[in-house]
Amino acid sequence: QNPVRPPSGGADFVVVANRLPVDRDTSGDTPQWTTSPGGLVTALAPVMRENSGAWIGWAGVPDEEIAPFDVDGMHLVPVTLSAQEIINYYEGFSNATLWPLYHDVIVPPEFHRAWWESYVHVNRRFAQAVALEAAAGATVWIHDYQLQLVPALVRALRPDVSIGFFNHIPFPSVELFAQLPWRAQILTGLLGADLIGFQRPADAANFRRAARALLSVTSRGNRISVPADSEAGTEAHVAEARAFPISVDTSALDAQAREPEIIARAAEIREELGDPELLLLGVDRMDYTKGIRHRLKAFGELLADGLLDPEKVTLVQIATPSRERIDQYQQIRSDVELSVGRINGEFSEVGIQPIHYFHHSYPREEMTALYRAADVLLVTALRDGMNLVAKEYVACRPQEDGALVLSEFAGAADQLTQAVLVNPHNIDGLKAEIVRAVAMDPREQRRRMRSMRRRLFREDVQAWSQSFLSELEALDADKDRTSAI
Ligand code: ADQ
Repeated sequence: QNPVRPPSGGADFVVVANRLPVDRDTSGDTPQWTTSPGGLVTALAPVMRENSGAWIGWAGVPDEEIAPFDVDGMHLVPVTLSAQEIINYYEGFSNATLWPLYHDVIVPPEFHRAWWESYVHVNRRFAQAVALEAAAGATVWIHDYQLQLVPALVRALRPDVSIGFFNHIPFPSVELFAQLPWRAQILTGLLGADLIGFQRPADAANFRRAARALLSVTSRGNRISVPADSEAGTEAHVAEARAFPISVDTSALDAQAREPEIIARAAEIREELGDPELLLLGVDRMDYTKGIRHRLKAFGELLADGLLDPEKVTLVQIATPSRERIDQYQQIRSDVELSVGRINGEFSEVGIQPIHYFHHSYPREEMTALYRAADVLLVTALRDGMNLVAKEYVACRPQEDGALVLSEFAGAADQLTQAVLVNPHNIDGLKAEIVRAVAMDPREQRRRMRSMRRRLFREDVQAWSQSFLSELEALDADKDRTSAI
């Protein structure tokens, strides 16, 4: 590809993600854009508000060319996707090939050449959009597994810009990654970045190992020597791959959890649930990686064993609708609903219902009230890049009470070491740790919660983006010195 000349009046800071951080609301007379929930948006919205930049992504509406527009001080540049590309690039290659492969093959990944071709096509379109939007010498920050080819494509089109990539999901061991028929292309695509960020040090190590093993590149410490590629049109450079654990806007969540309306709503939620002595909470996208089935199994057995009393304990399970056209997601939903129905059928009495299950999205205030209302949060992911829900719960506990049961397979376990850590595959162990969290001495709860909160106030989402972007800047300044390692 031939390099593209920088546009005049382009953006100095460009975020690139599969989705723009908005949804189109067509309920009123004139359609409007509203900011949408989700892990990536929650993490990046505060960053975008502080840096005036452009955000390139799909607007969530198929087959429609939409002109760039501004929302909440963010300049949004839509990339068009056809209905067929949503099937092949998004639901197919991104969510039925890469997602399961990168989450330890919890369900079998599917490999289809037509999906891959669509992925290449769409990644090229995103790279073109970046090339036309970024000012000379701009900083471009590309996000997540849907866009892994974009770094090298942008490098070829715009050698003047500084390129960061952040992978929000795990990076698998090379033994699993090696299954991917297009493994070399994906690694080459990522290595087009100057800085490649991962959630955990183990993910970064897996990536560096895969690059060495499958591309025969050399690395020293976090740095990888990337040779020139005449076919792609890129020069030799050094790429750095290391961990930048993402976080939440701790002080904003803490402040919201202290608002009188939120406190009143939290009390109301408990009352509406029949004033249980103990309220357990689960909040997840409806996804097979989140371990909802394991959690329900453990909860149901604890009721059956008489270790939890349905007259005293209630579980609220919120599962946001997600990727509903993919078979595996229809399967997990029916499994969860069957399990909830069985447990409730067995243990309910008039006026007593052990599980309250909700399959919808909630506004942020309601989520905060739920976190504030819950005595114990259950995060039992089988594999999760980070898990922001765990961090949000801790941030929403200004009274420093409550207990967090957290899977060691979630990235958050690296920072929230004072949580009750569990292996969700071990149902007996999970049951024992839930009982421990429920029965934990309030002083012990407070000691743990205070220590986790202290850490989250230091390591918040602002600190995350600042550390990523300042490292990228430092690498850029260092470029000439480090063209070889
Ligand atoms: P997700 O897999 O979506 O994110 P998570 O990190 O838990 O997982 O983020 C979910 C977000 O959606 C949270 O902010 C949560 O509050 C919100 N949410 C969940 N259910 C909701 C509901 N019913 N209503 C409203 N909001 C809801 C991916 C990776 C994670 C990684 C993030 C960020 O899979 O591992 O932590 O990106 O990098």
